[in-house]
Amino acid sequence: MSLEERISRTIWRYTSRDWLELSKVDVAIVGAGPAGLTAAKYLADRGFKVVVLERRLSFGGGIGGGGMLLHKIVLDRSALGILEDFRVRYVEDPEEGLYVVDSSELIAKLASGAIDAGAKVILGVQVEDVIYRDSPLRIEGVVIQWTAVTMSGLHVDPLFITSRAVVDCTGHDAEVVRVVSKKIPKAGLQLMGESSAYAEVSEKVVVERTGRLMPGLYVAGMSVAAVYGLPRMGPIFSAMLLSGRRVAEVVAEDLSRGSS
Ligand code: 48F
Repeated sequence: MSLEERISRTIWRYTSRDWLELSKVDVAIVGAGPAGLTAAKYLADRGFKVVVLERRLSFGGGIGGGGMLLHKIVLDRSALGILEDFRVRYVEDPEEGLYVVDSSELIAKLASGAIDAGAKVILGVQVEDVIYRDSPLRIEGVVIQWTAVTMSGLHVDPLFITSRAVVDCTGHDAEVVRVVSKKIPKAGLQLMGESSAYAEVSEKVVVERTGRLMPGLYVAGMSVAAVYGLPRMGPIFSAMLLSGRRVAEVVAEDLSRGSS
């Protein structure tokens, strides 16, 4: 058998094995930004089967852009425990009372923390819709498509991942909640759209409002601001990590009680 043939056979075989495993998971997290990767680690740590679906071919969402392309991210004291869980190195700026990390290190370590905990991260796949069931109304998974197919504009039917919980970590556009609000009106979800910058308030309320929106559907990170009309906070990332950890706690509690 030629090397070319063996390369292809190996990739087909192992990809199929993964996708067969992923046709049913405990938690489907949409978006591999800071909130999604943090949620993935803390859920996988608890033994849940977790997939993170990311439309781009890279991790990190808005982390890589830093603040206006500058390669530092700041956080406050509240997120230090999470940085330590992921072994992200930080320095304290005593003048401003903030903690500073390199954006590249934060991306790499959040991703490897999630993967090492057992979450599967799939790149280049976009969530374009959800699976739902009536009586009682609940979200039961996601509808997925290759990002390349979506970009091409070709008419190609998608495939599905069923899950006990779906977490919208898609950032400023809250894409999963947007779809549900449009296509399942009886869910009664409304997207208020995020408000202008007010970092101190935003850092607090985004974490407070993180959680379940309806049976089977949860929201974390900047999607929370988009759903509830909360202010943005710019390149301070404590709330993204805390929101990711918070949603993991809420989902884990619901799944353990059998009431997601
Ligand atoms: O935007 P993103 O980083 O969201 P986040 O985790 O963090 C927000 C911060 O980066 C920053 C901020 C806070 O300081 O204001 O903006 O809430 O990551 C969202 C990820 O989701 C992917 C997208 O490519 C990005 O990597 N994504 C968005 N829509 C979809 C998606 C989709 N429909 N399917 C798959 N991935």
